[in-house]
Amino acid sequence: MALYLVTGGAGFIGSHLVERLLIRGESVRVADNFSSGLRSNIPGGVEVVEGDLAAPGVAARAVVGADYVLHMAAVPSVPRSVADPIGTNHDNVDATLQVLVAARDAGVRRVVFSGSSAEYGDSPDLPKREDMPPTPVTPYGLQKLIGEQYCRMFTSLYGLETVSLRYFNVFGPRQSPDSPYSGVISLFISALLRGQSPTVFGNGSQTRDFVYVTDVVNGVLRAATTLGVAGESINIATGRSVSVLQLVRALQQVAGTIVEPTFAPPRGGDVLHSQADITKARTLLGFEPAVSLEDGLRDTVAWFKQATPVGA
Ligand code: UD2
Repeated sequence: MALYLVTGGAGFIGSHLVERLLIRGESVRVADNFSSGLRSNIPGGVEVVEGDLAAPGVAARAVVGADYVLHMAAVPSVPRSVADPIGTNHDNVDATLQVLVAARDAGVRRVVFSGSSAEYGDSPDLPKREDMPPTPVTPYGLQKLIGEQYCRMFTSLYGLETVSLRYFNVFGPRQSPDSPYSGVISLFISALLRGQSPTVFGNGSQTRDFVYVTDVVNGVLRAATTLGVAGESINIATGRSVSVLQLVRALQQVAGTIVEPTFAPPRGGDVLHSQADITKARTLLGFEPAVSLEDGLRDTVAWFKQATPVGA
């Protein structure tokens, strides 16, 4: 039995990781500042270190005795980084550096870093392969690239094992629709279930590679323990993409509604198309996405229905 520190363990992806680790019988500690994560997402009995990981001493406290650090804590929003580059740099870069230093000093076996497809920027080449030159076009993309480069440097310079995963568009239960910066699927489901019109930015032809959260959890856990992958950056996605309009249609079907979308001007910093090549994840990690978009949307809509009281 190993001790896993899940930073951001009260958040969307982090809480799914905590749940799976507990089912596997591992020991789990969560570090979270509860800026967006919810205490109710953390199962009872799990040790929690509360605080800002970028503040001196917090990361050191959190990593004590940990075998693996799954660094999920972040402000994972492209538009929010455009609106607040300094605040998001604090949470996405300063906190990551503190976690890496603490993990190095504590003799952690491996750190898994949460990178992003936003690191690729808006180059027209598709699908995105890890060996393509990253050209981020937003503070968020750059912050994730810096975190990833710090990870690789800590591996070569200090011998701390790190693996960076570039998540594409993750969705599933517990993704919060409560902020204008929330993920598109959570916003669309929340609108449709209230009988409100979802807002499509631009003409809806932009495409994304939507990956279900339990598949991401599989990728993270494989990245934590697979031998011989330290220092690597690996896409975690499905390798397929759909347009935002196709997504609206699929959700209308699943939710059983005919509410039509409203169109608004394109969002600043948005990339047009995003789709991953997942050959590297398959080859190095044995990763294979198991949940189709339709099944994932069905489960996510079902979760939103039970989480949202009728009439709310
Ligand atoms: C997602 C991730 C981000 C990063 C990035 C990598 C989320 C919340 N963010 O950013 O962390 O990994 O992928 O590329 O998952 N849209 C609408 N209407 C809405 C909201 C969004 O049309 O109400 C569009 C938006 O213009 C974009 C697409 O949907 O074209 C996806 O937007 P998003 O905010 O869900 O995710 P993205 O790709 O900016």
